[in-house]
Amino acid sequence: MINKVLIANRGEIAVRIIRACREMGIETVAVYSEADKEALHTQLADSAVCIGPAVSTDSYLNMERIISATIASGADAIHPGFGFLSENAKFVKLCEQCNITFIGPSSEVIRKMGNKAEARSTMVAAGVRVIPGTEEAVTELERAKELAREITYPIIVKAALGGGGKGMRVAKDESEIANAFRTAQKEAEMAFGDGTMYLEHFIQNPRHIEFQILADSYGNAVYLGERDCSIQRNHQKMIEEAPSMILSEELRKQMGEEAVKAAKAAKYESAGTIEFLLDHDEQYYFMEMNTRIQVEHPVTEWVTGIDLIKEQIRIADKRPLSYKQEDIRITGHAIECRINAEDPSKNFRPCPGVVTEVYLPGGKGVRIDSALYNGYEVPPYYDSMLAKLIVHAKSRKEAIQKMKSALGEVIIEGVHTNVDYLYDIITNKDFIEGNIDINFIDRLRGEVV
Ligand code: MV4
Repeated sequence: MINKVLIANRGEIAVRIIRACREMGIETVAVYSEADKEALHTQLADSAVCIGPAVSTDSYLNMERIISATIASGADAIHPGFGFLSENAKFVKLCEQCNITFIGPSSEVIRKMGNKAEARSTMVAAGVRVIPGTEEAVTELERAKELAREITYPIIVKAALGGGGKGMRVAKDESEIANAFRTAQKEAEMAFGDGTMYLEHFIQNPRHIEFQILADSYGNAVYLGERDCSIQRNHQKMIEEAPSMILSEELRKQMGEEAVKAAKAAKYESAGTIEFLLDHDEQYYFMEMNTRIQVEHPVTEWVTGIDLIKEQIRIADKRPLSYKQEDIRITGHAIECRINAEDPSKNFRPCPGVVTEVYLPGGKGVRIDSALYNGYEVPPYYDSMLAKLIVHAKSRKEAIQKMKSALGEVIIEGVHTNVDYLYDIITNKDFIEGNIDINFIDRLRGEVV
């Protein structure tokens, strides 16, 4: 039985997890860096342990200190949140060896899905539809050239250990393959210490559609519908919504069942996400699996009524899923905006500093997930997300109206934010009409046609 959870994270997600635990009658232990002595998560948890200096590698990424804090505090489980150690197979292995319940999948699943080439092969073997591409590990340019011709151009070279855009290059035709392969491989060697690559046909202007799944320790798995996360820049999502306005009931069911098939093929346990690219002919392809709770999970919570953090804890506690697929209903429409301390006019440069004034909206159908308060000092060491503003209404149109109204109420002074930029997107004609894909923001900024 899980009685005490250590939260190995900070910011709004740490606060989100503390709240879920408290509602379940579970004690909480926060960990904090020297920069987060006054942070909300440090103050809200039942107890808090300082795990080191501000720099993440010395604190939130320091496995030994986090394991020590867990043992010393008598916590029996760790919730990793997202980022930091959440998808670190070595850390999860350490938890397993120390008899600490990791609230998430096994270290083996994380390792397997973290290797994108291996994940791809696992899905091919299970009959999941993947993007046309290579099954073998590619390390030589000459072999890449041969394979690219078979796949047909344009192609994309990806690092096996990549994800999130690192070690990835597009080649429009054969004249670009040598340069694309060499730069992607060099980047992969630098970032991951491994130059193993794979190739895929490059899908032009797709939508990013991801399916939330829940899987328990007894082989049960369900899908909780999808999120459209196409509104992003530099692989940082800015706005997410559920459901996606372009999926028919039929396509949703087909992709959802494919996502469950993928989760089962991975022997997945916990909350997870299957990412698909959806092209203009409504063809979908498995891209990657995310083995963590995601930033945008609240939109799924709102359209399904299911608390994903509590479900993660129940699953880690070896309880069976309390829902069957036919119990899952999608109701209304939810949109999330990520409010960041950044300056859109300076290429979205992060803007740490003291927040001198905060007013965040509320009311029916408005949710704020945040660790912000008056006088909070945004440290320069971590990512710049200040708050998530989530709205829910009957239809997409009403949800957009509600988001527009809520964004208009936000007051954050002392640091630059992207609030006005988010307002511009929410009121953009193409966004409203649903003409969106992964290049929406680049087009808005005049960087791509
Ligand atoms: C792709 C692709 C087009 N075709 N693969 C981006 C990060 C990594 N998760 C994989 N990515 C992509 N893979 C093929 N075969 C386009 C992207 C991509 C992307 C995907 C989802 C959301 C935003 C993106 C931004 C740029 C590129």
